[in-house]
Amino acid sequence: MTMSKGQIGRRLLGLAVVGAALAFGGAAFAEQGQPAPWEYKLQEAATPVMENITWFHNFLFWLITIITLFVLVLLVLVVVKFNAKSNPVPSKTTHNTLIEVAWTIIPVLILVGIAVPSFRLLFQELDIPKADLTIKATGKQWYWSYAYPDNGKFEFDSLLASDKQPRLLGVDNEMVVPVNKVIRIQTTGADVIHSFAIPSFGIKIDSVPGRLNETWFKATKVGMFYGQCSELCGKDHAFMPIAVRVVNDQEFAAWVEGAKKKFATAPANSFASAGAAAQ
Ligand SMILES: [Cu+2]
Repeated sequence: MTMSKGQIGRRLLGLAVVGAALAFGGAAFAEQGQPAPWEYKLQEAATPVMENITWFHNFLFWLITIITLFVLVLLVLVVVKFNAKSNPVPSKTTHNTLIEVAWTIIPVLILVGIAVPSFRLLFQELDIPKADLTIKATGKQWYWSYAYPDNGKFEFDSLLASDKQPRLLGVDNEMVVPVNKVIRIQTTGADVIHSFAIPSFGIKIDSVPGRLNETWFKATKVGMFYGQCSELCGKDHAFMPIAVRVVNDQEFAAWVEGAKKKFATAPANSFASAGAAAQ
């Protein structure tokens, strides 16, 4: 089937309208702390690190777009101006020092421009500030256990709750943290390698048996934030979500008091249930 110029034009216009609708209507689909239908962007940032990741992502996106369009323009120029018909007698030029220096120096400068914010972001992620609270997250087949050594040393298991929303992200016992506090996450694996990841916090770190890995976040918004195990860890890899409830200081203190009683015997239980779950 051949299309007339008018038809092609109308199709391109249709595509552009859909693209624009997605770009401007996208915010309507966004939901805090969890994925949303038709989402094509990063989840909304809830920590300074994720804000910087989002900035860096957008910065690279526009940089790549400009470079790609520039190369496209050059290619079109070559095709149109220098094909055999419009340019029957080609130039014999083989070198142009100025252009060669320019196409070496300019890409180097662009790469330096990428490297500076990239390294700044890496240092921010890896250089853990003085922590207000440490939580140990242990990945198990197939759920997470959270220990609060700073708040009375209780530990509890967090399992997928199939009756809870959002689907496949809701859990029975959420990890609870205070807002605007530096939370250090120490993570390890009890059986195989898992990965502790929360997109809106901008964290993802492997939970490796026999190792203690560290990362951190400072949630600046209250609410529910969800993540998932992000390392293929076995048959129920997709069913061990991470749910974090960010609350104010008073609510956190009240939760700690309740959790101390509720999970008083948790460490022994969690060890037994780890064995049972692995059967
Ligand atoms: Cu896992």
